[in-house]
Amino acid sequence: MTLGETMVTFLPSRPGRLADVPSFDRAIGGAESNVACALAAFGHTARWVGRVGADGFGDHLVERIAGYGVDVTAVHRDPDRPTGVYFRTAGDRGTGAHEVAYYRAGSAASAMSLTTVDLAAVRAARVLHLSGITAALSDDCRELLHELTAPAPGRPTVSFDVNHRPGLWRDREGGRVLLELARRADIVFVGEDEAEEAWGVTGGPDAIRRELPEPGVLVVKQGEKGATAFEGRCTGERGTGTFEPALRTAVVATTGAGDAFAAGFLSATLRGLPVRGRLRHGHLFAAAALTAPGDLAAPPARDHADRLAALDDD
Ligand code: KDG
Repeated sequence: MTLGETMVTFLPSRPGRLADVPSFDRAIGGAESNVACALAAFGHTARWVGRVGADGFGDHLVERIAGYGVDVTAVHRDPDRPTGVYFRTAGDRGTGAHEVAYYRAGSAASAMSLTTVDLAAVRAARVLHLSGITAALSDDCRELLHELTAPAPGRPTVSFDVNHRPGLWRDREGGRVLLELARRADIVFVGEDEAEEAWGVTGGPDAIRRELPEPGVLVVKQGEKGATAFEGRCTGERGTGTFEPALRTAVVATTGAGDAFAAGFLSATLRGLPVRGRLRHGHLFAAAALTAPGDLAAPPARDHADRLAALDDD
């Protein structure tokens, strides 16, 4: 189960500044629905809970996401608010060359709240995947995330991707909110760069684990180097992490790769694979997304992924 905003994304027809790109191609973007699409394409049962406008863009998003095999029956259509859209340039998110223009203030998704979302349906999940983007959309959305991450008997396993989007936060309040939410989750994904940007934590995965000792599983993504996963609650001065290098890929666009990584890791978690296998599935899914211009790419077939993830374990 994933919950979050999905927007129509306009991808540039050529590299360059937003001011210079003459035309854009329509695609879809939404961190949480990206995870649901990758999981469904890999053969899992996945549902996306969201809210889009009762407009053509909303129709498009719901149809495309359903086309991946995702259950969209809990997506609400808002008659009064529009579907969010955003434009982006071709540059890497981590570089100054990346520009994003969001048109999502007052969007249908920003009206998700404790009263507009079916909480019982969301809580019926085995794993609930959320992201920090939702907390930035509105006060109601933030309250919803607090409720869904609150400790409660029988709550689903809560997976939380920090997804720090500086453009969505005023001043530095985002860092505090994201840290608080991450501390309440069971599985957390965070980039090394995000941890520095949002929390000022430098010093790599061990330092991030010290800042975030609560989640049973913490995955620190280290860009093209790889990722480190910590398991169990951190009790000592240093956590012991498992590092797994990333695959070398000809990168077309990095947007969506973090979501694909989360989907691969969660897929392997649902299948009970050991931590190295979970990290490898994360990297395999991410590699597929890195070679596509939009957010989404078909993940590898399950038997291929299993063979590749097991290669040097034989
Ligand atoms: O992870 C990819 C997302 O960043 C993109 O699809 C858009 O959800 C999005 C956002 O809010 O930035």
